[in-house]
Amino acid sequence: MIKILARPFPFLCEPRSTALVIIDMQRDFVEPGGFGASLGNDVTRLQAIIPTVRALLTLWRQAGALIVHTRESHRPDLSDCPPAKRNRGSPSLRIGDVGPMGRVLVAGEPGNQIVEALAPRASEIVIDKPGKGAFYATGLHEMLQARSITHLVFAGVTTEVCVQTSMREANDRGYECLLVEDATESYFPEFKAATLAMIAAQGGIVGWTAPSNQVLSAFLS
Ligand code: C5J
Repeated sequence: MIKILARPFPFLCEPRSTALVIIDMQRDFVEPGGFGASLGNDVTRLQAIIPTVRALLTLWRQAGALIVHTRESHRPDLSDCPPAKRNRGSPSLRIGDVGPMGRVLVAGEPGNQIVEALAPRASEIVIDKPGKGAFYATGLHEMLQARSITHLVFAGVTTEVCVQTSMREANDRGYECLLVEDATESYFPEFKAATLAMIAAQGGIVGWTAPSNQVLSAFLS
C-alpha cells in the first residue's frame, strides 16, 4: 500500500490496482490548427504539462501498472457525433471538417493522435470516446473491472471538461479517484482552479488532488 499526500487527506492505493488515466492528450487539443484552437483557445497552456504527464507515464510503466489513454474521437461518418455537439457555437472548424491536421476529432486523422511524447505502447489501453466522459459508450468500466482496478489517477486535458467529466463518471462507478494537479490543464486558469477546489471539497466529494511530486515520491519510496 502506498500513501500519497493529497487534498483533502492522504490517498491510499496499491499500484497493481491503480490505473493511470491520461485524458485526451491529442494534437487536436494541444497543437495549433486543431479543435481547441478552432474554438479560439490558446493551446500553448496545454503543451506545458506534457513533461509532467510523461513523468507519470514513465512511473507507471516502471511499476508495471495499468495505463489508459483516451482520445475524443468520432467515426468518419460522424454517426456517433450528435448534431447537438457538432452544430453548437460558431467554431472556425466543426467536428469532421478538414483542417491543417486532417478532419477535426475524427478517428485515424493526424490531429486525432496522441502527442508523440506520450504515444501509447501496444500493451496500454487506448479508448476512443465520442463524449466528454471516458465511460460513456466505451466499455472502459468493464475493462477496468476485468483487471481488478479500484483506484484511478487522472491526468490530461481539459481539466473542467473531459477530465472532470471522466472523474465524476468514475466516482459514480465506485472508483477512488485522484487528479494530479500539475498534470492537467485548461485553456482557462480559473476553471482549472475551480475544478481542483470542487473535486476535493466537502471531504473529497469527487475525489482527491495532489501535485505530481507527491505521486512520484510515494511510488518511489
Ligand atoms: C473538450 C476535452 N474540451 N478533452 N474536450 O472539448 O476536454
